[in-house]
Amino acid sequence: MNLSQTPIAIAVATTQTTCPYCGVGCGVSASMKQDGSIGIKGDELHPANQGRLCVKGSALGETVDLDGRLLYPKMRGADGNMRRVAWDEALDTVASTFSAIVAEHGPDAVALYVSGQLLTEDYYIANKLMKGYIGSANIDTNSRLCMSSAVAGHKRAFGEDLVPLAYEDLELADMVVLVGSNAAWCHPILFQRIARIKETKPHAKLVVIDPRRTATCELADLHLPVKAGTDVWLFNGLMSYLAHRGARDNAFIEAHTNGLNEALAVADADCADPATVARICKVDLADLLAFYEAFAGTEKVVTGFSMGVNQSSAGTDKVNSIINCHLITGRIGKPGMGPFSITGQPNAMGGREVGGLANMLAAHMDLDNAVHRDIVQGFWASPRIADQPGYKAVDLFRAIEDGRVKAVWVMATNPMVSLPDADLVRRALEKCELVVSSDIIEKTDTNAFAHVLLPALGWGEKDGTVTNSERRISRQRSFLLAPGEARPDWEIICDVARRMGFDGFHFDGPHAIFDEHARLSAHRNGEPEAAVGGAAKSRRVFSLAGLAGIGKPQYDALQPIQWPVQRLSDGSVVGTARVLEDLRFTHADGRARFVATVPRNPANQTSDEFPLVLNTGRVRDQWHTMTRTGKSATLANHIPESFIDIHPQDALLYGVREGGLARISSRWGAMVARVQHGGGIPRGSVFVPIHWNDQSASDARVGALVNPVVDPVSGEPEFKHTPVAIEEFRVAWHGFILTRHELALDDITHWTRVQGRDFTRFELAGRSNITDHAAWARKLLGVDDPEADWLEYEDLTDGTYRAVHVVDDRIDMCIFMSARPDLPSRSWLAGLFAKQQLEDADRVGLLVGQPIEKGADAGPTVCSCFGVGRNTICDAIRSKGLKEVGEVTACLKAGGNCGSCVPEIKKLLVEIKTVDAAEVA
Ligand SMILES: Nc1nc2c(c(=O)[nH]1)N[C@H]1C(S)=C(S)[C@@H](COP(=O)(O)OP(=O)(O)OC[C@H]3O[C@@H](n4cnc5c(=O)[nH]c(N)nc54)[C@H](O)[C@@H]3O)O[C@H]1N2
Ligand SMILES: Nc1nc2c(c(=O)[nH]1)N[C@H]1C(S)=C(S)[C@@H](COP(=O)(O)OP(=O)(O)OC[C@H]3O[C@@H](n4cnc5c(=O)[nH]c(N)nc54)[C@H](O)[C@@H]3O)O[C@H]1N2
Ligand code: SF4
Ligand SMILES: [Mo]
Repeated sequence: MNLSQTPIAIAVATTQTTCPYCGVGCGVSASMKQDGSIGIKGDELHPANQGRLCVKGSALGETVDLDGRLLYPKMRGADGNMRRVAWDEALDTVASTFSAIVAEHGPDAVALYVSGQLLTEDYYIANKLMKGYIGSANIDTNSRLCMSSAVAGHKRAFGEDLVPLAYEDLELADMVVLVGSNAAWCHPILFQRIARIKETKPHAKLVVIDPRRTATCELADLHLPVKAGTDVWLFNGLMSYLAHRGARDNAFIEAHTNGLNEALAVADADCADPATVARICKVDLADLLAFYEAFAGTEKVVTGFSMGVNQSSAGTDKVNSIINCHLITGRIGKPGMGPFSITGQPNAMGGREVGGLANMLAAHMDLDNAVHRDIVQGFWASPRIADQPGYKAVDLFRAIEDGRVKAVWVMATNPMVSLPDADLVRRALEKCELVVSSDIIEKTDTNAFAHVLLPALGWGEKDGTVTNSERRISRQRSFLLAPGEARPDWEIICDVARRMGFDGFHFDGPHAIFDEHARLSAHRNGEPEAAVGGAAKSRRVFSLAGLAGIGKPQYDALQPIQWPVQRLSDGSVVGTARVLEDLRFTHADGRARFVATVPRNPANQTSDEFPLVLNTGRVRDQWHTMTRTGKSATLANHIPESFIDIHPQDALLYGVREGGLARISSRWGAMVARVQHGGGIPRGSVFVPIHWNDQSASDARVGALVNPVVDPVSGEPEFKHTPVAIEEFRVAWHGFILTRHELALDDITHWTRVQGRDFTRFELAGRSNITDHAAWARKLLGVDDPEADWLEYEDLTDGTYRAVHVVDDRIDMCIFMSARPDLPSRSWLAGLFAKQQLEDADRVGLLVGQPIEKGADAGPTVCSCFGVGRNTICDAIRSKGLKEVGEVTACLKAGGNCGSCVPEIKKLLVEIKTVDAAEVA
């Protein structure tokens, strides 16, 4: 961190806030330490995490520095370069261009593309501006890419987007099923709550349904490696099994549901025979039956689902096929059971509450319901109200590309990286008359195409609320001063709205917006049917009635609370752990719906040309497009580079080698990354992480390959299933650099930038044959002084070259090259960068290309909290005969803090046991 760019704390006292990453929504206690660094701890009083944080949350202090921050408004000049401008100029440009385009082409010619990482207050204002004042529903959000299938599934089944249960139901359950969720890496604190159930209830079962054997499977009792895209067959099969094996709850079905016969007929048609289902889903029949039997025989079951379910061209049906199984058994609205959509982003839920999707209205009301439109417009007293759905994310960028939408304002999302067919996004943004981006970071793949950049306050600086997966609203509170000229997102939107001539955008703080949001949720909620005409319902479960009228002091003191929120007659404000306990669903007749889900395959199938299925997702220590987590050296250590995980037999078949580079391509685009095995991938598919982009690597943006196919109901893209081809990416040499300085890498074929603690690391590979290594390396590293302390070794026979630049006995930079990707350990070299002075043994090691002392190479990091490497753990397991994760923790601390690496340690214990047993045999 550059000291001149250190953030400034508002107060030394500890601030209670909420983690800005995943939907678990952990409470964080943040404080400024004596040395100026930021202290981050889990908030022991927060019900979501009770003091725990995963490794991303723990590393928050490393990500709030001002390096790379967008601190001033900027506009693109005629020469194509960005220049700093005054806020007035930027805001006037946005407002006047939006107004002019609306005047000439109508309200549907402009759009907002927002994010589940906005606070509820920001989101509320953006939605109000677009739907109530500009008068178009062209506001969509990256939650379209994430939760929209769950939203659509909930609405079809319950009549409203409701997550029935609370986290404590996981602890009350006797069986947890995780479908398409790698919770061990993506929702670590929630996963730890699940893992701990087994300590108190040894009979409790964890079943994981995922084509890959992920870290989540390490703690599972049963893993069903379902063929990608076949979940509906699996759950239709389960429904049929439950129906005909005496597991149905007829009283519940009679009293509270509709549509069983149609849904069951569809399930029975293709899926009544478990052997057929097992064949289609490519799972072992005995395992499938074990799952069906356990589900049938266990009353308290929670079925958690995430992106392996939602991100599919059959995503909404997958969701409903799961819910059907809970409805037929009546397992909903009671402790320890229910379908559980695990949300991705910190405010995925808040965005849904304010109606941030292009087909919704605010406060859980529907765009296509005239009564709802009347309620919202009346409450806002707004000049108009959108009455047609706007473009959903993928269609929105198509509409930009073909000129139907002429101005777009992107907030808190990076579509150049995260949308499918991401090169279409590039073409769209290149053509668009006005691209505005509100972000906290200046250089992103999307910002490269913006005409106006608006600096937003980031986590730690901004103030507002977020809602987690269990409907719990928590405050994000500021503890850092606003840097530069950055401003809160809500304020920026209000400013533009006022400049467009709209009333209704005067707020003296986020509390006032939250109050309006709370009042709208209660407005005409549940008024008698007669008042709204016949069957049109106005009742919504979503209500913040108990918080209506909230003032600044109460808002500032607001403790985490689950909606619906009521105020009791004694004046106390209470939340609700579980909804649907009264079994009154939001459909007009008060009943839940079974939805007939006809199974179908993913939209695009493999072919001779594209024989493998590309599956994409997350790694443990990075967050999305890495604009924040990419700054942390702690987080970079776990997985420093993008990779293509492939089965060893497929690697042989397609001629790619572990550790080498490969290029994968689809009909839409291509990328290059390093080949690896060991990610538990089945044959016929590859897995690539979503995080790397044009800022962090030369050509690792996987979004460019993903097919832009969407679910017909939700519009959510099929991110988990694109046919691709793989081939070796031939290079003449591999290498890496560790340096304390910046580098220009324009001429290098392939590179990845990795944040180190006292240095930057570049992984490199090149096509050009380098004849004079020394001259080339000196030029690249900028060391032209012939007197420089420059150690060097070259072996022309195998293309090995290494050079080290030492300044005042400290290592300043080093470069290692080889014809093959068999380069020395980076963790050992990182250790040398931490030393104030190199020892003689270090210098010898540098020349030989490996550490001289035993134990000096910890290997790749497994435990990020304590920086414990793989080699260290394996050595201890072997030398001390360790058998349990607890013993490893006692010995090395690894796994003892956040616990995110426990599944990996467990895997190492098993691997070593297997290898040693094989050697003995
Ligand atoms: N470390 C980390 N955590 C995160 C995030 C992050 O960027 N990094 N992002 C957050 C966000 S926004 C989200 S949405 C969540 C996502 O959280 P998850 O959904 O848990 O994560 P993913 O890795 O996207 O995908 C989950 C799994 O779906 C599996 N899958 C693929 N196809 C199928 C299929 O057809 N059927 C089934 N059953 N499974 C399939 C994949 O193999 C993968 O293991 O994570 C949140 N948490
Ligand atoms: N291939 C593939 N693609 C995927 C997925 C997948 O599984 N596979 N998953 C999809 C899913 S589930 C999601 S959620 C998306 C996520 O994808 P994105 O939303 O595109 O990813 P982020 O990196 O989170 O982008 C957030 C941006 O907001 C900025 N930012 C951070 N804080 C603030 C703030 O307070 N205000 C403002 N204005 N800006 C801020 C960050 O710097 C960053 O540029 O990716 C989707 N794309
Ligand atoms: S599990 Fe980790 S990333 Fe998610 S909210 Fe908690 S600390 Fe943050
Ligand atoms: Mo997400």
